[in-house]
Amino acid sequence: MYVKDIGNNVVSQTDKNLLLEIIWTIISIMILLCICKPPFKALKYQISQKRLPFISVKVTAHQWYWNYEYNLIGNRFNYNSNMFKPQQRIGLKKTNLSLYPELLATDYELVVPTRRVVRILITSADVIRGVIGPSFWLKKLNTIPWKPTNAWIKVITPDIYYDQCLEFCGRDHAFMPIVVRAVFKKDLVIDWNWQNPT
Ligand SMILES: [Cu+2]
Repeated sequence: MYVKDIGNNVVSQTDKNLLLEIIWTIISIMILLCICKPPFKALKYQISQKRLPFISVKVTAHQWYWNYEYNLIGNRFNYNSNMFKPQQRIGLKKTNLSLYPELLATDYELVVPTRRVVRILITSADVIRGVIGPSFWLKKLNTIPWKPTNAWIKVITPDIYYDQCLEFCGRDHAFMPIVVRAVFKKDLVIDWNWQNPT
């Protein structure tokens, strides 16, 4: 809003107007709070896990594949997860391209139960890598050689979830996807037996 001053000068009423300054500072703070709410909610959810995990899995990054180690009562096993080549598709019975996409699908996946807290200890055998799990509200995790980083996930929907290495770790950095297969609890043993080829 403008009023005419003596001598036809246009005087701005928005300049040095204390009330307006206060109003638009408060509006900016409210917009910022609205933007901050979802990530803070996710962060709180991520760090507030107090329940005992159903299982713990140690995830170790190697150049350039992942190793998943399960330590269950009376059953300790681990297996590697490599991105498979097109010619391995039929042998692995993973011919469905939409379910097992090119350059993302691996021969064996990290198998976790749905609706259960799964503790993930993630580390590296050589160099630093980064992993992020947006499907599980997981913030970026760095894999530090020989120093496990603790995180947890709780997957609700049975599905196959794809993710990739986030830190450049060498020649085949682009070819070491991390794949999580979430299955119903009753199917776990069947899937583990199938995943563990030895
Ligand atoms: Cu990498």
